[in-house]
Amino acid sequence: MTDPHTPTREDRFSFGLWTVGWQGVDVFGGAVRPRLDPVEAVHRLAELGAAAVTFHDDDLVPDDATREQELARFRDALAETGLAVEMATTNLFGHPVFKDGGLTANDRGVRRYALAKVLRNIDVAAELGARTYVLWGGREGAESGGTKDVAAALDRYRESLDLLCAYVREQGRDIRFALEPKPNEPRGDILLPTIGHALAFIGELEEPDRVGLNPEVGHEEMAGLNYAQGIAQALWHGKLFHIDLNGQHGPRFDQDLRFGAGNLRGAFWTVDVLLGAGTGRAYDGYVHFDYKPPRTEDMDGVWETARACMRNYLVLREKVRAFRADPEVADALAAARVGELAVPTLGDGETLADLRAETHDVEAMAARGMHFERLDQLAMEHLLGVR
Ligand SMILES: [Mn+2]
Repeated sequence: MTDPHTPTREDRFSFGLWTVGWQGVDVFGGAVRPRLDPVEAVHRLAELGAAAVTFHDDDLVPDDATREQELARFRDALAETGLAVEMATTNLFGHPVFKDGGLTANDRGVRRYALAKVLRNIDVAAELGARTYVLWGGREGAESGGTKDVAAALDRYRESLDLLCAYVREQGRDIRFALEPKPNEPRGDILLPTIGHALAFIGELEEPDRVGLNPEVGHEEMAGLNYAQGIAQALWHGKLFHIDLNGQHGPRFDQDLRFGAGNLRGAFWTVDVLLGAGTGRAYDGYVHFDYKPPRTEDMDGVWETARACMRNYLVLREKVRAFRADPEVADALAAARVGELAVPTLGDGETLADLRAETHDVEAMAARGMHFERLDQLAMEHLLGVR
């Protein structure tokens, strides 16, 4: 019998090269691990059961002198393992030139350099087969109020997105863009800080259908928001183009723990939303992990965290399916009248006058308990493994 928690290609797990390749450089200390060759990352992730990898331009081709040679080695590794490249993104945050942002830097020369850097990597991404291009604007923001004209910055953000959309359309490329919100870190305050801000921004673009979201667990939870509810709304808008799964312990610095660590109950409901278990509206993209193996780990520990991200997703998927298939849960859902919310408030053929003419026993409605705690306890018991 095969272990149901061992990943297969059909599970469509995907990892950023920068995750397992993170050398542990943080605000307080330098590298604790050697550079990981992207070719080795591809082979190790393939052995562990992943289906795809993703990259920033600088993860893959950090040095122009060796660019073609590195790309050729990477292509060979993909061909040997059968791994796909499903998403790519641009590093517009690491180099000192991006200290005030890339696409929204006050310095116009920096903006032009940033846009050219994105275009250049879109060509690489398209050639390697990526269908999603992520924009995380970690440096697009400010530390102080007077230094950034937010309206002008949003004009420039929109200009860049409009130009990028037109570029891939004119090139006939099957690429969609996904914005990744984050409230802060590294900038004091970042533009498009949450799923909601980004959704509203997309509505102002020339080609809104080509732009969606790549929400990250930790980024929403840093803002004290509920990730599962956030991605449920993104799905409702048809905008959940991609996901970044990881773990976070509430509002503090961006922890980037492996998926399942941190807010475990949040992870359970996240998988429930992704499977469309309660709504019938499932996420159909790659299950992508964006996390950082802690600095305490050597390379063996790094591969253990990658394995654990996938395993935790599969365990939670099994728990969610068991929860949704449990007859007692069906009873509890009915008692909580969860399905009744799908019934329109105004019936077919009814008028507002009909609605206003209705008499209500307000005290009786107010006195009626909702039985939500029983349903939540059943979810808890499935998660804790006692059902
Ligand atoms: Mn993060």
